[in-house]
Amino acid sequence: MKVIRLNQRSLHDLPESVACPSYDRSKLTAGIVHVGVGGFHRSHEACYTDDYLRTTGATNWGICGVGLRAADRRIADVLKRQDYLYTLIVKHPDGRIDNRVIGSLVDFMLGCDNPAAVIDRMADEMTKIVSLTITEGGYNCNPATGDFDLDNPDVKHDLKNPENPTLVFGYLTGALKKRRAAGRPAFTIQSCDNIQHNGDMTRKMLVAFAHEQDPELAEWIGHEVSFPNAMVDRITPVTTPADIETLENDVGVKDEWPVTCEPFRQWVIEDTFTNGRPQWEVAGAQFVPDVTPYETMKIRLLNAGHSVLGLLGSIHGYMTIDTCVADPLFATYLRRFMDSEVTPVLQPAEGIDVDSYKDSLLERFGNPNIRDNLARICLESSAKLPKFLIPTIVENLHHGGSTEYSALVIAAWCYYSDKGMSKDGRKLDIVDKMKAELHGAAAGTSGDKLSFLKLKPVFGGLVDSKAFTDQYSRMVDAVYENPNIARHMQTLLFGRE
Ligand code: CS2
Repeated sequence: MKVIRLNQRSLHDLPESVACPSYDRSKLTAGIVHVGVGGFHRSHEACYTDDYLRTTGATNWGICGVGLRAADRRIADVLKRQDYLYTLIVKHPDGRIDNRVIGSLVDFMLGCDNPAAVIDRMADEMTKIVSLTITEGGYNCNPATGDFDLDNPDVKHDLKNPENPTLVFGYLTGALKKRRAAGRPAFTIQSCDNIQHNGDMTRKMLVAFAHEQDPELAEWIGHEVSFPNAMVDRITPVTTPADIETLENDVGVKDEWPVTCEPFRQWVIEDTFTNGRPQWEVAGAQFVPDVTPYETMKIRLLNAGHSVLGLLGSIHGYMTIDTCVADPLFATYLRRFMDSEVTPVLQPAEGIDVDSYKDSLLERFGNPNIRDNLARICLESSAKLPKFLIPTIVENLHHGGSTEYSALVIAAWCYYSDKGMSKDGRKLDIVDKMKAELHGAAAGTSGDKLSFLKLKPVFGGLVDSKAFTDQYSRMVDAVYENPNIARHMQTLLFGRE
């Protein structure tokens, strides 16, 4: 088979089965600057934008990608070599695969190489929106207090070196300062991370940072910048070497870094953009006055559901989400967790049928072609669980609701962080900014059963609830005595054997 290397010149030579941008990319300007061009941005916002550009032929809403760290150099180089084009490989549950080339990215800049250039780009009149996928941990929020963490050494560095920041807040503040000085309208800042009220959170963190640098500017940001809250969704596993090979060998496209994803996607956004926006609704995005019910449902069912399977499944020895839900015990446990612990604390919302949403999650998780690795799910759990799961536990404790299915998950996480292995002794990596703290606290379990739970930046005041600590202690005893996690799941579901 003839193999074609993906770039702008080769677009016309690609096989017909590969859907290519139908619009003239040379006319596109970047109205959006996006920080954090990982797989999720490329399967979600960039894909919605590509659909919008295909449908409308608009020319002012291309995307300029930005990576802030040296670790982003690889994606910068690959995208540059490919004229910012890449293949989105959409894998259906029945084995069907749709390959499409996404054309909405038109540039990429590396902040660590030239921070001033990125700040200038954000400050440019052309930039109307700065969107972010900086992960749950990237917001620099201290979960114990809910405030911006001013003790973070990177924050201290950035406050001292406004021209040479490392974190996104320094970039945004620098750019907004320039816009204000030039009398330009502010851009909208659009968070695309899995955080409840992600826009409000971004506003709070940015204003706190800016306040340290320039209180008047902080006030201007508070008034002039809008931060739409949004729920984002599309399961996007890590690209594997096999994905790259299959695209080359079976389709004839050589793409150094394609992205794979499920067919489902959802984007629900509060329409508070102050400097214009693409009509993403033509691509299926929903604009609503209040995103709260959608985001709570998604984060607490989908993301927490992933963590439930990720932690329990890893100890059991499973590798992927679909193998977990193919096991009736894990599927039943997940459903029970959703029904007994999450659903009772969700607010009912018009037009949303929570039962069918839960059914659809089980189907999506079961897509055998996605093979979403539990390792991806478990990484950075210390930033994820305080957003995905702990609020559910806290609310249930408040109402006297069930927490035992969650407690077993936390006990499994403690075991994982302590031993770093599955029940059969297979090594489990801990990839987490708080790895040392997690491991240290978990390793203290033999002397103090509640040691792990005392990690306040993760669990807040959970350790002060006797109802929870009683349950959790029992689970920790059980898991440490016998790490055969399936047995404990079974006991919770069906009672003692
Ligand atoms: C996952 C998410 O990171 C995680 O733990 O739950 O990446 C999830 O796949 C996406 O939010 C799906 O929209």
